[in-house]
Amino acid sequence: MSSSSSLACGRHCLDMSSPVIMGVLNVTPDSFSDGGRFTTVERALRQADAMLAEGAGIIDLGGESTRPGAAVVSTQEEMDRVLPVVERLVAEFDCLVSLDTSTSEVMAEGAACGASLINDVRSLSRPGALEAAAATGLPVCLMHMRGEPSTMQQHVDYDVPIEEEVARFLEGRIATCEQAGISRERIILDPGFGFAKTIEHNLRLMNRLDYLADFSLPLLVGVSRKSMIGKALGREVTDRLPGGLALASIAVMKGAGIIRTHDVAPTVDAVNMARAVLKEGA
Ligand code: 7PJ
Repeated sequence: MSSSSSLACGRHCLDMSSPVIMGVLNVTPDSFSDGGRFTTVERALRQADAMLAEGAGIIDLGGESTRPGAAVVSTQEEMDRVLPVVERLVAEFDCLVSLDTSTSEVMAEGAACGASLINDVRSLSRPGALEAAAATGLPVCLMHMRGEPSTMQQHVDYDVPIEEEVARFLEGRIATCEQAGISRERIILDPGFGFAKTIEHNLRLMNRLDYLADFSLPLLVGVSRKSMIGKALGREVTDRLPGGLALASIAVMKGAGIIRTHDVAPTVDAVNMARAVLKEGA
């Protein structure tokens, strides 16, 4: 975990002295009509309100699905989905909003609307993303992946053990960020569970999460409902909560500072339980 126990996030200061829950808020509507969009915004706000009440410290707002096979979203469409929700979240809840985006325009405009963090599964690799993220002054989460979400499962043949691959990749992205003016104090790391990884990779990475502690940067872990749980337990996506809670607890025991989840209330309890055990040994 970071040596510092707080993270400057725009006008917010994120207390990292105990694990933070990041609630997932997807605004990827099926209907592109204005009627559909209005409903989506209202529904998103209700969902965010519930997650905040349950103890989420961050709302991770995404307008582009990164699941394998998901449709490509235009920049304009992503902006139209995300920006009105950022504005309303900031105005109504003044909460810490994370932008789950790889698009430079969404980073810039989202930050201007009051977002507090940039979470890019492509680690600022798209054209203009590095510069746009740097200019916001906000923290960025860098995540390990290879290829694109649509093709990433074709890139799972690594020459080195997965934890080394992840560490090398993140080291490279940190250096690139620093050259672009994003200082280490603004960087969060994520091993990218489920992104260009086999089930064996995912299990090994979880077991060796402390390998990434050498960076002394905050670690974010997202395992909620993911296929590694499905594969390990033989569970459909609707039945992965117990497996996800076990993984969230393990992640915290191994140093994760931020847990990204769809299921905030049970994850808060799981993480606080792990935290109570950790504190006993501190
Ligand atoms: C992650 C993410 C993750 C970070 C998604 C899903 C896929 N961002 N966005 N880490 N996963 N930082 O939730 O199943 O693991 S989208």
